[in-house]
Amino acid sequence: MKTHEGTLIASDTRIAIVLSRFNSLIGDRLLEGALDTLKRHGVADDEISLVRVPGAFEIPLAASVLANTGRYDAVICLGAVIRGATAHFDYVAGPLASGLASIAVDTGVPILFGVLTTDTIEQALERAGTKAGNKGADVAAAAIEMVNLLKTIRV
Ligand code: INI
Repeated sequence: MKTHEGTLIASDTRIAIVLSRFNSLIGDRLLEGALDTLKRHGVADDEISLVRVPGAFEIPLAASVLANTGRYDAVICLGAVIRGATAHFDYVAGPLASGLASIAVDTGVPILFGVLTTDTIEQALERAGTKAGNKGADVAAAAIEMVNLLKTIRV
């Protein structure tokens, strides 16, 4: 049996990050976590492009355009959709998750879902660099793993 797994060592890995400005207190912490992890795993600063969008609803369009350029090995999507703060929650979170999954499958480019969907701002803060880790850091490592995995299974 041959098992394929992606390493966490980046080499010549070009990453686009799409960051929602909405709930930027959380988003900025997720971005810090993602950048720190990318750099510590070998992604150079000039291999990272940051694209800011107004809210999570706009993330799929930007991710789709970026994935279709062919210039990026992975697109990391970051933001926070908080249920308690809005009646919009289901309209924003649902299309976001399905939209991102479709872009990945349609383009063959890993799209990382680093958008927190929580009931409260406290839960989001816990996942943005306090007691429950940093989702931005987690998805950055997952991006590198997926880029390397695809190299090994695309032959
Ligand atoms: N966008 C978010 O990223 N998070 C939210 O919690 C949120 N809420 O609460 O509504 C939100 N709304 C804005 C939305 O993403 C769009 O930017 C807006 O509707 C314009 O299309």
